[in-house]
Amino acid sequence: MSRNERSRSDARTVAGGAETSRPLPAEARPGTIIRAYGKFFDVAPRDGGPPLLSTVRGGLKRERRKTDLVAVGDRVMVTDLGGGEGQIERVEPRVRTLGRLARQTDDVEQVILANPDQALFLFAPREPTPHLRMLDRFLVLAESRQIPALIGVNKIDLDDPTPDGGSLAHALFDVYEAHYPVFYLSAATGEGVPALREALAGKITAVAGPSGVGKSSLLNRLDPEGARAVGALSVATGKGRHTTSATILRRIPGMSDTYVADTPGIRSLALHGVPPVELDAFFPEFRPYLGTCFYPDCTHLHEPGCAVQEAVAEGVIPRARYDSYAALRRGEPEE
Ligand SMILES: Nc1nc2c(ncn2[C@@H]2O[C@H](COP(=O)(O)OP(=O)(O)O)[C@@H](O)[C@H]2O)c(=O)[nH]1
Ligand SMILES: [Mg+2]
Ligand SMILES: [Zn+2]
Repeated sequence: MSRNERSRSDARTVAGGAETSRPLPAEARPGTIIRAYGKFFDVAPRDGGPPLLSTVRGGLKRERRKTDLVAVGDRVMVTDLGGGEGQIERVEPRVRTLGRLARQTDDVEQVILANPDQALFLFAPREPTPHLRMLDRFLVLAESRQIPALIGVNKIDLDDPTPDGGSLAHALFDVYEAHYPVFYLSAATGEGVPALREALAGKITAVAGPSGVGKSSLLNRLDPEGARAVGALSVATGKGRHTTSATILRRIPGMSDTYVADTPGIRSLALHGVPPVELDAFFPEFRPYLGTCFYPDCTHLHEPGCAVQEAVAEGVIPRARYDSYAALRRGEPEE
């Protein structure tokens, strides 16, 4: 993928919102797209209240851009038409986009989530066994798109002791605390959930992680009302699976303008658009050493005089993180 293509889905790319030809109706209110159904969108008004099932005003549709016109996460101005319906009058410029080109050859970006403020990567100490290589890959993705990352270690109620009497979860995940907030929690018991809620306040958070770690359980704990609505919809349409394939923002009750979304699509983004030579910059542990190796084009894999490998040998850079870097740099498939 060329640099040009890359920048299109980059954090700094601003898509949309250029449309200004008609004055905004005085009664238009700010809102957030929380769900898309083809031409219809649920818009959550910023000031609370039930979502408005909305269509996009005619003039806006004529604007063709190289991305979805309206996507979940977009901030919009909406007029309330009564009866729970609304009209989207304006789409604000996107601050960030989590998306991908629909096909390698394609020009149109498929938006997984517009305006993610941060990402929460959820893992568990066991059930399923954590593959930290996957977490490291998620973190590179977040770093490369300048999306702040949080790490959630769910199922802390299932935590095992280590031979020295410590905790397995902490043994695996404490290493990340130098650069990322780590939340040890249990969707089952509620432990650690209040601290996580605080970190979500006022933000749009994309949640990703392997199957079975408790993403749905956590979102249901954060948004118990939504749990019922999503469940009811699955039953009504018989398409339960479908409800998790498209992004749905869930507003956390009792918190202003706070949304979480299960974003399974993140996994398919892989490391598209991260050239191997730039990978080292996306490991924050490496940053103090970059540019100080003997060879300016050091890959940090085998060269003598490599400051990164020295830092690993001294135990300053965690070995596990370095091993992930090396595997990703060599393009090794994930186990
Ligand atoms: N013991 C325990 N089980 C959990 C916890 N969170 C989720 N589970 C269970 O783990 C399984 C997978 O959870 P689910 O939310 O469907 O995971 P998802 O695939 O990431 O959405 C279910 O059987 C949940 O009941 C937790 O904190 N502790
Ligand atoms: Mg799930
Ligand atoms: Zn080096």
